[in-house]
Amino acid sequence: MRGGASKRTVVVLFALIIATMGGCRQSRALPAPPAPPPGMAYIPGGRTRIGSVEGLPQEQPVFTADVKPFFLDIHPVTVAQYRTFVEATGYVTQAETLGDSAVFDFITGEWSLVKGATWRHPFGPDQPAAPDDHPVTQVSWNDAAAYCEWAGKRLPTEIEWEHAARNAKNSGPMYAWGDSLILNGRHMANTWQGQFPKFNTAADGYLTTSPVGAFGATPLGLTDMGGNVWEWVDDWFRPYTERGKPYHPGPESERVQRGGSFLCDPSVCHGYRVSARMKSTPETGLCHTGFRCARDAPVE
Ligand SMILES: [Ca+2]
Repeated sequence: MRGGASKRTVVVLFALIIATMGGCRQSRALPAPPAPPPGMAYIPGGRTRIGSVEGLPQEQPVFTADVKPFFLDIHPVTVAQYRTFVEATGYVTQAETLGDSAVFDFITGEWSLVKGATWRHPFGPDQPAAPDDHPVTQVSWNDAAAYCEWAGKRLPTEIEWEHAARNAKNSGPMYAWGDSLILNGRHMANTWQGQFPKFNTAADGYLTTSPVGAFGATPLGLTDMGGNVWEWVDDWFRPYTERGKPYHPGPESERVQRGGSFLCDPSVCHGYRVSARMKSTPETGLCHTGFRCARDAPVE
C-alpha cells in the first residue's frame, strides 16, 4: 500500500512540474500587447471573414482576409476633438466652403441640402449646436482624412473596421456586441425605432446623435461600433469581386462608410450589422456620418 501511494505521489509531483513548466513557457510565448496611444484600443491581427451570406449583394461574396494588428480610436471623433483640430490649423470643411450640406428632415422624411449646415450646426444654422461629446458630423471623407493626418493617424480600411467589429476573433454575431439590438431590456445602440422615414419613437433615448460611449463598449473596448453615425473608412467603394484589380477613381467614385446610424431602421437599412456597407462621394457631408482614426501597431 505504502509503495503504491509513494508511486502515485511521484507521478502527481512529476505532472505538477511538467504543468508548471508548460505554464511558464506559455506565459513567455504571449507577450503583453503594445500599450495603445491615448484614446485608442489595440486591435490584434488575425484572419477574419468579411461579408455576409445573409447580407446585401454588396456584402458578397464572403471572403477571408489577413489583418495586421493596429490601433483604433475607441470612439468616433467628437465635436470637441474636431474643434481642437480646426482651432489649431484654421481648417475649413467642405460643407463650409460649399455653403450647404445634406440634412435629413424628420417631418418630411426626406434628405435635402440645407444652407449653413456644418459640423457646428449639423441640421442647419437655426438648429441646436452639435454637443461637444457627440460624434462630429457634416464632415466629408476629405475632412476626415485631414483630421486623421493632423492627429498622426489614418482612416481605417473597411477590412480593418469589420475585423475590429468582429472583435478580432472572426466572431459570427450580426452586431459587434452580439445578435440582439435589445439585451435584457437595454438598447445596445443608437438606431431608429418605429417606422422609417417619418415615425421614430426614439425609444433608445435619442432622435439624432448620442454621446460617444452611451451604449457601452465591445470586448475590445470600442464604443459606437454600430449605430449613432456612419463612419468613413479609407476605401473606394467597389464590389468585392473587384478586389485586387486596378481601379482609377472618377468623379462619380464613392468612399465606403461603415457602422450604420441613428437613421437606420432594421427593416430598411440595418446598417449596424458588422458586414454592412454604405457609400458617398468623398466631398459629401451628411448629418449622420462621422469617422474615427486608426494607426499602425507593431506586428505581433
Ligand atoms: Ca435613436
